Amino acid sequence: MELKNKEIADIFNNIAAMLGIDNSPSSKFEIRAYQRAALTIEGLQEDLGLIYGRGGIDALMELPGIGKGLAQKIEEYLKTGRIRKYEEMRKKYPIDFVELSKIEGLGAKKIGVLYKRLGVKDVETLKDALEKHKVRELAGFGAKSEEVLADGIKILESSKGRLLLGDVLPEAESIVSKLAGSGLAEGVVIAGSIRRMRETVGDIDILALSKSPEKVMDFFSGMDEVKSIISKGPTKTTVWLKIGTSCDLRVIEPDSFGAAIQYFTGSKNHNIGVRTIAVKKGYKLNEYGLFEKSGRLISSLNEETIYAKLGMQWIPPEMREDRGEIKLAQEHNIPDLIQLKDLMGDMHTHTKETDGMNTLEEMAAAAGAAGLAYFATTNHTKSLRVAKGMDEKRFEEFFKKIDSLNEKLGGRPTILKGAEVDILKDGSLDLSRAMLEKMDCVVAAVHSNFNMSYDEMTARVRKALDTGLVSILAHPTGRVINQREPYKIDLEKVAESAERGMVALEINSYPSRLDLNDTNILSLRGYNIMFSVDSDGHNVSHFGFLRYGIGTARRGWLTKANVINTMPLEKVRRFLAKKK
Ligand code: DGT
Ligand code: CA
Ligand code: CA
Repeated sequence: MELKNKEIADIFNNIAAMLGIDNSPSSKFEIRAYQRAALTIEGLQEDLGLIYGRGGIDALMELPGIGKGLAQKIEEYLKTGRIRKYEEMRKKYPIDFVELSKIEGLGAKKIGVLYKRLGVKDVETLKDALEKHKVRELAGFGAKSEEVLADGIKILESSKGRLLLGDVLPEAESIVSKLAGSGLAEGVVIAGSIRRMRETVGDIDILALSKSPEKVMDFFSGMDEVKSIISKGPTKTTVWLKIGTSCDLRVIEPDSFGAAIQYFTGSKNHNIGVRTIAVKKGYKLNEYGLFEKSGRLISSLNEETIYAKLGMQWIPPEMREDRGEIKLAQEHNIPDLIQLKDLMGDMHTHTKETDGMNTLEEMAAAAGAAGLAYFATTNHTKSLRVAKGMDEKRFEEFFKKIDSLNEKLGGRPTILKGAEVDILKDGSLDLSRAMLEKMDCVVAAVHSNFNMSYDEMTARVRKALDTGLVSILAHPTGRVINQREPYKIDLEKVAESAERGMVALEINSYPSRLDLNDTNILSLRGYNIMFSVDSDGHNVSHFGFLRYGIGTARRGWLTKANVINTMPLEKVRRFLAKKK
């Protein structure tokens, strides 16, 4: 949804919620009017600003459920960035809608009820009400919703300050290229958690070499991206960025580059492990180099020699989490990790026919430009109404389109026919067996009824995999980073079914999903299963997400041989065909 549309829809929902607190009989009609208008706006494909620009108030009034009064409020917001009625009501009801709405399971309406009945106005007062078990007594809430809300608060609090890798890495890269392009610094590199491809990032760490550190720091702190300067010095400067995180720039001596990048890449626990080995050998390791006790320098120029002098193989940054990689490096058994260039295809993408933004033709061109030899188009199925899910008939028609486009493209790239079929509550699949059997690639996923017990959810997913119709289980835990906990599911049991039925488990590359994540993957090392690194792309730029999935796969120690979409087309077809 367009940003402005979302803001206005939120405001309308909030106004409706506050009118509900008053509960005068006359407000009933008004409440419904605001809610309906919000619903209309949420479903709009087009930006309200554009509609207004084209035809003014009249064009707004043509939208379903938007009368003159509401159209005027939209106009007011577009012109002034505020709605007076909303601000007046906010004075009467000081509710922190923005913060409370971030909690999973809380919409405007429920927030209104919580305020009216319990005086909840922000996260603190909600926590208090939950601890006193007052929430479960309200109509429309129960003991279960107390649990859900408490979990939601935990996620909200633990995510504070950590942004998604997918939001931060592009920003860090742009800063690096500007620094390098300034002519004031050389060897500008990203360190810290970003270099390790952690799914969320606390702050950006950049290292640079420079002969004029003061000038670099002036340039850095004056960049457009910077909101304010936290501290400034010639060797280290920290700024707060507009995107909502801080960035450390360290200028280091050329002689100690290897030691510095090793030190500032971390992780802290990995560094502690490596330093312990140095100490055992009678050495000293810090950000300036590896030294003998006497102080004589052994190595500092590059990471490879530092690890080598310690009797270790170089360790890929994604593995540096103190999860056994140090021992592997000592035994010279570091796996040859999968790389982005190994990916030949993408098994999970969407088009305009459901909730994607681009046409099949556009997606095909983008897949080709991303260097992929093939991709599966996997639109949603009928039960997922919010995404305009397709029934058998629509798939039939869509597949004709694929045939003719494939003919035209001549395999550059090849489009595979697929679906992201819903795993319904009872574990059955949301399309007929006959239809699914016609497809090249069936991706199955849970999109509803997340709140099942551990056993129920596990049985539900296993039942779907055991049909023999599924090629890939998409985003197997359902978590959304900083928003939704994984559903309760026994991944080991799921892996048993996947192993037996040759179903690949997905590593979904969408920055807010990254599902399976690194720890999930590592926990399944004992199973003979394959993975699929997919973009879940909803527009042409989303093929660019694949690098985050690859980062996650590398953090899970996977090689090319573990991932189905590194196979050439004919081989992957054989893998997919085996389940029929
Ligand atoms: P983040 O920013 O929370 O996503 O995670 P990192 O790993 O980027 O952590 P950060 O920015 O605090 O520090 C960057 C690296 O610098 C870290 O991975 C290891 C190194 N480092 C920082 N402080 C210490 C420390 O007190 N001891 C050790 N051994 N290393 C440190
Ligand atoms: Ca950091
Ligand atoms: Ca830092």
